[in-house]
Amino acid sequence: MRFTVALALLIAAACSGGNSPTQSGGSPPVLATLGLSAPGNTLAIGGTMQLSASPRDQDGSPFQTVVTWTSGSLFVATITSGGLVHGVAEGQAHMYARGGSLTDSTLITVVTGAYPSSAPVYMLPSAYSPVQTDIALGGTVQFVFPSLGHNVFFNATPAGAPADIPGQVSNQTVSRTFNTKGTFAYNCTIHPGMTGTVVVH
Ligand SMILES: [Cu+2]
Repeated sequence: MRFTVALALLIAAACSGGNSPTQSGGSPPVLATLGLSAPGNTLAIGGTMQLSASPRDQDGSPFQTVVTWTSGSLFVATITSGGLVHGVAEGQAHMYARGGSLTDSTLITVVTGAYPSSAPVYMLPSAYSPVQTDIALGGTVQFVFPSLGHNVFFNATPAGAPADIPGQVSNQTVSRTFNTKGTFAYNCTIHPGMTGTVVVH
């Protein structure tokens, strides 16, 4: 605050004295850019990312000013007074840096950090639900067979799918573990067009 007042007086004095400051020489430094930078634009839930600012004057020289940080959506991500962003929930949020009369921002996307290690697949009369299941490497899928019988046959390619669940299976849950990364399609031989995929990440 004192600095700002002093600067204003300096400018006033320079102007009233009739000696207009020139660009080349004695013009006092003023804040021109905040120089916000981020190491990336996506962040996992629970993850952190350090933002930084390097304020500069009209000549590109470092300019000392206080930078404050705020989040445009605290539901998605919070930010500390030091610019450390914390991912809270899936979504997008602008992070704002303010210094002097300037504002700069960067858009952060918060994503789910990890795929589940376990997921169920239910069976409607002639469809798997969900059609696509995403799991982590080494994860297990529980195939939940209802009273109407179904089966699960994995495609021959790619290699690495677990064993098929043959026959006409009903009223039980059968688990399969996926130890190879990839997209594994499967189908029910009883109901043409009943297909699903497991994507192992
Ligand atoms: Cu079926």
